Amino acid sequence: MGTLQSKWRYLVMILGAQLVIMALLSKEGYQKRVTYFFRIFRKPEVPPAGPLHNQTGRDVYANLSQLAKVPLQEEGLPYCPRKSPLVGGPIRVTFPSGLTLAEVERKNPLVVRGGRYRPPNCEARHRTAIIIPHRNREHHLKFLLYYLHPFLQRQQISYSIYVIHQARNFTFNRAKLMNVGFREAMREEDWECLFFHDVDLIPEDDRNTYICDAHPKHAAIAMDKFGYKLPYKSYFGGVSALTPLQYLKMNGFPNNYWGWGGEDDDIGIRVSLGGMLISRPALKVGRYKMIKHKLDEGNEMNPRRFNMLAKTRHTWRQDGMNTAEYEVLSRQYLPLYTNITVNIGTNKGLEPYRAAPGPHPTR
Ligand code: UDH
Ligand code: MN
Repeated sequence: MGTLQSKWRYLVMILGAQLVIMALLSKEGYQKRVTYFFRIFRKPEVPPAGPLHNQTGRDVYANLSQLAKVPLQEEGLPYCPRKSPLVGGPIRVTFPSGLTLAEVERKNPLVVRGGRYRPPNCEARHRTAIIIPHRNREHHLKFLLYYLHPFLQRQQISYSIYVIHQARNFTFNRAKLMNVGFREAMREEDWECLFFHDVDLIPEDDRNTYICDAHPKHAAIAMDKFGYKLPYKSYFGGVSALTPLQYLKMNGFPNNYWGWGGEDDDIGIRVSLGGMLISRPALKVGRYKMIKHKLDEGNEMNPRRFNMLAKTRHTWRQDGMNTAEYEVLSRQYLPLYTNITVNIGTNKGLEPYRAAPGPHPTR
């Protein structure tokens, strides 16, 4: 009798424990809980140096220094393997306070003037230009460069990073800066693929390959600020990738969205107006961390965005790459990127910019 009772007690205890585990796993954050669960059984890892060491994923620079030791061969290089041996999955992303551009330079000895790179010991299968719209976010740019350079090197891609810097303090225009980036990058080289990249989004998985697909690609599908999910089905913001042909098919991006919002949805609509679909990486791969920030001065919400979006079907052929008017003020080949400072004017055209008082932007 006594043994039967204790058998029952054991059974109830086991069932109870199972229930607790199931309840834990089925809740939100399933993956995290599973990893946590299994980590209990593993040996504790030695925390890496730096202020934030509670993150998962590996160091984005791991094993990359080996590349620098390979003697440079100039001719007759074999093609890089289809799957890079350096790609390994999740990347640990933290934002250490003391980071400097000099440190980023030091960690990327194979990056040459203008922020260019090609794999030293094999012929890259892909050539990608990264276009970053920018103003007054040097702090974010430093972190993006710190992560993006080794991230792309892991993927054995030939690449160049272009920062398109809007001069002066008139209202910001993200999409028009992308049009500038497209033309100015294509002027330099016959790029196969262009990645249009917000300055504050850090990719968290190196399997998110920075190459183009058969259709325009929306890469930033799982951002931390949206709970690592797509916020809505047609979302096309943050990071996207198009071949020159795809870009021209939809007449590039709109030039007339001044201030925050709407332009990314307009671009999404253009994709389908151009007769194309949106391609996306897997949710677990297209993950990004956004460096936290407030809405910038000079990039106030555009209250007209919904009215404009309703008209994209009628306006896309008249406004886009074919009508992008701008004036390049300077082109600097810096150690980690090519900086293009540009006057894109205001919603009244280029002239108000020229007439405005104040010092001329640095050339
Ligand atoms: N950008 C600049 N400078 C600016 C404005 C925008 O460089 O002054 C660029 C930059 O690449 C940025 C991108 O444009 O990543 C998009 O702008 P954003 O980062 O402001 O857009 P987001 O969708 O805005 O992230 C969210 C508004 C933040 C409100 C947060 C309140 N909690
Ligand atoms: Mn942002």
